[in-house]
Amino acid sequence: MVVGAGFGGLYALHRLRALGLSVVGIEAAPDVGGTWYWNRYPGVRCDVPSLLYSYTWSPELRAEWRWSERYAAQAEILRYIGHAADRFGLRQLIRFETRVISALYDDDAGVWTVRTNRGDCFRARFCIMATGCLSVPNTPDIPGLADFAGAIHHTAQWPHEPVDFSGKRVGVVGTGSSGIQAIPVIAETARHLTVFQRTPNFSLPSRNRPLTEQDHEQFEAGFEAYLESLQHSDFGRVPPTAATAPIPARDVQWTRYEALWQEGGGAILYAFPNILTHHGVNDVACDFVRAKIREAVHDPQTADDLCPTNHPLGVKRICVDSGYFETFNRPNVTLVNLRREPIERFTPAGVQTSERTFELDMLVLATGFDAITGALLAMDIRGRDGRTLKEAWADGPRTYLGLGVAGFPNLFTITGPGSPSVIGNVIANCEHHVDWLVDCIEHMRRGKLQTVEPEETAQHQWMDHVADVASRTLYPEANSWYLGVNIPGKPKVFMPYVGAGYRHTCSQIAADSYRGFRFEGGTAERHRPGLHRDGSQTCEPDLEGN
Ligand code: NA7
Repeated sequence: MVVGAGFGGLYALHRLRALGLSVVGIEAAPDVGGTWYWNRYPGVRCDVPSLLYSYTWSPELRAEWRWSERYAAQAEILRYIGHAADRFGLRQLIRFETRVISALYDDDAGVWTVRTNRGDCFRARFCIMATGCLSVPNTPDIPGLADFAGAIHHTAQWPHEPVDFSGKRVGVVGTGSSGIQAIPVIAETARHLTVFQRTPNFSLPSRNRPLTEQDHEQFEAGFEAYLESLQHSDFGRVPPTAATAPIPARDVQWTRYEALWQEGGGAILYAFPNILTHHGVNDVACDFVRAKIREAVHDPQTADDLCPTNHPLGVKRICVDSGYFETFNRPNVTLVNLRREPIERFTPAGVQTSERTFELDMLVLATGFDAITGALLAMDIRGRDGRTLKEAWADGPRTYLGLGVAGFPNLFTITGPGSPSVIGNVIANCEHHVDWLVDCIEHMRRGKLQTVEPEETAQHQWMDHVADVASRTLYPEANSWYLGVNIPGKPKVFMPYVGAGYRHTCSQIAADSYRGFRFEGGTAERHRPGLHRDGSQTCEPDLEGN
């Protein structure tokens, strides 16, 4: 059973079917794409270069697909995912418009019983949770929101039909990546755009442009080296040299940042090994970006309000934009600093802050996600002895390598908490997890092993390590969704693994007989592994096996 048909889920279906297993995918949306299916707001594009934000596992797919832009827009990414699904015959494995509501582990049979909102019931030996890190939208509980008389659109649940802003007074709440991408595009046609900003964010220019034949040729020529680099790349993570690297002089840093700023994209994050660990370095990077904001924005008060001051650069996911700061020079755009005048309530006519009333025809909520754990905890997942995942994660998520959870046998999480998950290139992270778990399942088949799950001790040590690595960086200094603090009541735990050498660690553990994982065997014959679907509420034992 593979839950989710985004990049991770589709690749898992492809690989698991190739193993000869019977496989089914469950997807809530009517089509493939995961987060790229739902996030179709104006201006939405990837913040990783398209040539890198692609599957690496199929030379055929690579040869026949041509990205048009350096940073692909959502529609093109969705076409790519759809093409991959068709190319490899994956759609027929997936039940669309179906949501998993529960997955219960049967200790005696050693299988998962998975039920959906359509009343389907499946018995599966393995559950692969490819439910995505940014798939549960966060709608803040602001008083009066339901009273607003105009249309309300969340960026992560954007309508399929075009939204017309012309002649309208539009309000945008939220200035994370989604807001920063949408605002310049909405401003082009809205009569007036009011941006309600609680926290200013660091954003770097994408310098997006069409890709040339030369770009494609260069990428192809370097492809093997790129693949090799993925094995030990620590993109967005903290390299081992961070602790001992010298602090570069301010003018050296400034020159480097200027070059990277002109190049565009998020490369400033990797300019120096200690940029994410040392205030002495990060502060200069912050000064540099703030100077750029002041250069771009004409009104000094607006520029001041747009300058981030309460967190280091890069410890919230860096934004990559197309003309964001310049948008505030337009006469039809107003910035409202919610730190100075918080929203008191929404009214039928618009927004009431502590100082003013704003009349609006339309509201755009760019307020983010219940990230990384939201989709997992939205299902009723029960492992050994009926213990729920919610109970197991009451104080924050706990996994081994972000791949499995103690007490939840044969359940794998793709880009789960405790793995690099959303740090760096998520497709590369998804591919790595799928490859790893497929190897693990093959290992189990060879050894006639029935179940695999992390040992409590190994999980404990890994989570200590995840927390320890984060504590030696500047990451915990921002109130980010990496820490879960954007969701009221969510435990404050730094969820991604930002240490170096993650892939190497996973490979070593596998080579060392899956050190830290506990296997149970000898029951494979009795339980007839495989997948069985039963339209009724009562699931019969699997009869097909594999
Ligand atoms: P983010 O990055 O979580 O941004 C959400 C924004 O919404 C952020 O500016 C929040 O301010 C703001 N927000 C949230 N709740 C409120 C309330 N109640 N009032 C005012 N403002 C609020 O989500 P995105 O969708 O932009 O991006 C998520 C990821 O998707 C991104 O990092 C990329 O990887 C792709 P805050 O900062 O919490 O003060």
